[in-house]
Amino acid sequence: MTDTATFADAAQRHSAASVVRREDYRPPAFWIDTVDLSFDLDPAKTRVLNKMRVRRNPDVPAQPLRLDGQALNLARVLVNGQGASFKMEGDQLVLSNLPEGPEPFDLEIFTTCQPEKNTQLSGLYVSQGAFFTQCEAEGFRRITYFLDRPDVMSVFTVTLRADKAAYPVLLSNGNLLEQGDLGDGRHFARWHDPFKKPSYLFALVAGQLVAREQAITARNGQQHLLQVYVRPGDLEKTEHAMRSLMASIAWDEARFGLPLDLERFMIVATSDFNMGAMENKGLNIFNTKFVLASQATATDQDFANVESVIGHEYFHNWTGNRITCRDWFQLSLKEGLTVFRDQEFSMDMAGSDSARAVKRIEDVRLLRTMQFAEDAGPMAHPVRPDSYQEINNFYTLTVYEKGAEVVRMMHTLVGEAGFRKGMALYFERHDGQAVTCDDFAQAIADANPHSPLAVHLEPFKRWYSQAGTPQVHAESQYDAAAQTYTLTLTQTTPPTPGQDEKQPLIIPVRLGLLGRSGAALPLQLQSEQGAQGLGLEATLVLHERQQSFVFTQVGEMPVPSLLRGFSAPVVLHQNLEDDALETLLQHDSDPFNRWEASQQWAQRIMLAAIHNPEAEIALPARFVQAMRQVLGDAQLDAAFKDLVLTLPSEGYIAEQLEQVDPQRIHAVREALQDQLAQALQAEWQAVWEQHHDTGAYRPDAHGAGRRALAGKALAMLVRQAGRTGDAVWPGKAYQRVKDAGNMTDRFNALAALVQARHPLAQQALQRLHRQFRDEALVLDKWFQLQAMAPDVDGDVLPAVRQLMRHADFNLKNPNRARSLIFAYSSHNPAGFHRADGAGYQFWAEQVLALDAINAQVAARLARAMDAWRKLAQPYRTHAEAALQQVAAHQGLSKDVREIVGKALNARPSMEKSGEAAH
Ligand code: B3K
Ligand code: ZN
Repeated sequence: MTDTATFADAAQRHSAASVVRREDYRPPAFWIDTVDLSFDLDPAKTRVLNKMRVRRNPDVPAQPLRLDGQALNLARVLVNGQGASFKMEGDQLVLSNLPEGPEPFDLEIFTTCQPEKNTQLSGLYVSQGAFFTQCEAEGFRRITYFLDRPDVMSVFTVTLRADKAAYPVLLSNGNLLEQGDLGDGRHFARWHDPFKKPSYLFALVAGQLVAREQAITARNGQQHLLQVYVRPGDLEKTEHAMRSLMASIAWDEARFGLPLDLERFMIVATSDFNMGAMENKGLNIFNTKFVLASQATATDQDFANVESVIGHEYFHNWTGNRITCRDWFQLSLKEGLTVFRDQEFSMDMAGSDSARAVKRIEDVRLLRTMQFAEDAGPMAHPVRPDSYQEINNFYTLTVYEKGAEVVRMMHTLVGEAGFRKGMALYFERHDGQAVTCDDFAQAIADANPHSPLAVHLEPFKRWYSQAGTPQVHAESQYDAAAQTYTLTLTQTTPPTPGQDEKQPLIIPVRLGLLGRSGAALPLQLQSEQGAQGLGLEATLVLHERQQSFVFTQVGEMPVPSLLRGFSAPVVLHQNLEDDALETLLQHDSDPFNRWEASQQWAQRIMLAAIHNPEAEIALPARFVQAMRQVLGDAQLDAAFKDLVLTLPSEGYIAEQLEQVDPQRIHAVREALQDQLAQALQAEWQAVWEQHHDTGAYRPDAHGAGRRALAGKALAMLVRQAGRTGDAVWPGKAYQRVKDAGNMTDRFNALAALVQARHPLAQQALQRLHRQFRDEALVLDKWFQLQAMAPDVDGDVLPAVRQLMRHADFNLKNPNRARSLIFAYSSHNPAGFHRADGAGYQFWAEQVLALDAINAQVAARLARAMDAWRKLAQPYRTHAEAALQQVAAHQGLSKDVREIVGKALNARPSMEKSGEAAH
C-alpha cells in the first residue's frame, strides 16, 4: 500500500482554463489491450480494482504513462505485481519507470470513489437507490485511472459485487459470464464484452429493476435477447420502447445490412440523466423521458421521441461503437452520421410521403431555429471543431444536426444506392478502428468515384471545417424571346469567431420550375455538351462563389422551387412575390417547399410589422384566404396543415433581425395569432369537428397529425373565446382536460387554456397535478407549461419563482430543472427578456446554483444568453451585467466558464457579418 491522495472536484475547478486543440493530436504512447475491473459497490464508498494489460505504442517515442483521473481516492499502484513509484501532476497519475521494450506488462490500480456524493451525474452515481454510470465524454476517469481517450480501445471484463437485496440486478457491457452468491447477503456478476471499445462506452448498472424481455431471431438465424430495464411499476410503459428497439434492429439490417452483433442488448432507464441517452456497448442507458410511454402519460411527440432516440442509440452500435472517433474533435463522425440514420429511420417508419415530409419539416425547423442561431453567435464552431475548453460543451446542434445535414448532402450527391455502397466501404476499411471525419467522407467518395462528391471532395470537406451558415442569393431572368430562364446563385458565408475568411462550399440545390397554372415544367439545362434533359426535377451543384444556370425551352415565366427538401443547410434569399409564394403553397410537388412558401410569406408579414411600429398589425386578406384554403383542402394531411398554420417562432424571427426587441416580436406574433383565430373561426370549428375524435389511441403519424390539428383548432377557438368572453370553447377544453382518453388530447386542451391565459387554466392545472402527482414525466410537462405561459405584465417570473418552491421541484434532477428553469429562460422570450432585467438576474442565480451541483447542466443553461449582443436596449445592458456577474464568480466550473467567457469575449466580425448577410 503506497500513499493515498484525494482529488476533489473542487481542485479541478481552480485550474486555469486550458484550451485543447485539434492540431495537437498525438497518438497515445501506450495501448491498453485488456481491462479487468472489479467493483465493490457501496453508495458511500465504492472500491474499484482495475487490472490492465498495457504495452508501449511502438510508433511513439518512449515517454512516461500519464493516466487521467478525477475525484478519486488512490490507494495502490502495482506494476507486474510490485509496488510502483508514481507522481501526481494535476489530475494525472504519472508512471515513469515502466518496463522498457515492446512486451506488455500488468498495471493494477486500486481506488475508491463516492457515488452518492456524485451530483455531476458523470462517472459512477446513484439515482433513486440504484447505481448508474455515464462515461462519455470523459467520465470514465471519475471511476478509475485510465487513458481516457477514444482512440485507446480495450477488451473489458467486469465483476460487480453488491448487496443482493438492495441491488438484485447487476449489469455491464457484453455477455454475462457467471453470477452467484458471495455469502453475507452479497452477490456478484461477471460480464465480458468481446468487442474492444474505448472507455467512454463502458457502463454498469446495479439496482432494483425489472425488465421487459423479448427473444428475437435475426435474418442470419442468430438468436438475441432484448431487455428493457425500468423501476418496478413502470413495466407497462415499456412496450413502445421494445417495439422501437425491434424496429431499429430490423431497419439497420434491411437498409444498411448491419446486424446486431451481441447475444444480448439491454436498455436501462433512469430519471437522473444529463442528456437523452447513451449508447454504451450492449447496455444503453436512457433518460426515462425517452423510454417510458403510455397513452395515459405520454404525448404523440413523446412516442415519436422514444422511437427516434432508441433508434439513434441502437444505430450507434455500428456508427460510433464498431467504428469510433479518433479524438473528440471528430465527434460528428458518429453523431452527425447517427442523427442522419435516426432521421431516415423515423421517416421510413412514418410511411406515407406526406408523413415523411412532416418529419423532414420538423427536423429542418429545429436546425433553422436552433443551429442557425448557434452558428450566428459566440459559440459558433465548425462541425469538426478546432478547439475546446470543455468537450461536453460541444455536444451541440452544430455537431449533431448540421453534421447530419452534411451526411445528407453526401447522400444527395451520390444517391441512395451509392451511399449504401459508401457505408459498406467505410465498414470494410475501418471496422474496429478509431477514425476521423475525413476517413468517412473519403470512403463515401471512393465508393462513388464519378459522383459530384468525388469530383469536389476537397472543397466539400469545408463543410467540416468552416463555421457559419452559408447564405445563398438566387436571382433569375426570363428571356421570353429566347425562351431561356437564367438562374444565378451566389454564396457567401459570414465570418464567425476566429474565422474571418470563408471559402466557397459545395451546395446541392434540388429544384423544379412551375408554370403559371402550377404545373411542373420540364427542365433542360444548357451545357457545353448541348442541352441536357433533366425531367421535372434536378439537383444543381453550386461549387463556385457565383454560378449561372441557363434553362432552355422554357415557354413561360416560371416560378422557381429551389432547395427542395432543404437540400443544403443554407439560408436562401430569393425575394419571391406573394403571387409566386401562393403558387408554390398551392401546387409545388415538393411538400417541403409548399410549407416553406407559407413560412416565407408569414415571415415577411411579421418582419414588416416589426419594422413599422406605427402601422396597425394586420394579416393581409390574401394570406388569410390562402390559409383558409389550406385548412379546407381535403387532399392535405392534418399534420401538414398544422405545420403550415404555425407562424414562425419568436426565436426564428429574432434570428432574422439585426437588433432584437423580444417584446415587440412577441406582440406582433400574438396579434397575428389572434387574427388567425378570429378570421378563421368557422374553419377552426370545422377542423375541430372533423378531427377531434381519433378513435382508439395509436401513436401513428396519421392519428398524431389529427390530434395535433385538433389541438391547434381548440387553442385557436379558446383564444378567440378569451377575447369575446364566450364560455363554450374554454368549457370544452376544460372538459377535455378532465376526460380525454390520452395525454396528447389532455395536454393540448390544458395548453389551450394556459396559452390563452384563461381563468379556467389554474383549475385545470390543479386537476392535472392531482391526477398525475406520481408521474414524474407528467409533472415535468406541468412545470414546463407554466414556465412557458405567455407573459402578462411580467407575471411569469414570479410564477416561476413560486414553482421553484413547490414540493415537487428539485434542482438536482436535470429533467425537473430543465422543465422549469430552461423552459423559462430559453423558450419564453417575452417572459424572460424583461425591461427590468429581472429574468437575467434569475438566470444568473440559477446558473450559479446549478454549477455547484452539476456543471454540464449549468453550462447548458448558460447558453440561454448566447444572443445577448443582438438585444435592443435596455435588455442588452442588463444581459451583459448578468453575464459579468456569473463570470466574476469564484470557483466556476470550466464548463460554465467557457460559455460565459465566449459570450462576453468572442467578438468575431459578427457585427460586420450581419451587414453582409442582409
Ligand atoms: N453520445 C451520447 C451523448 C453524450 C454526451 C456527453 N456529454 C448520446 C448520443 O448522442 O447518442
Ligand atoms: Zn448520438
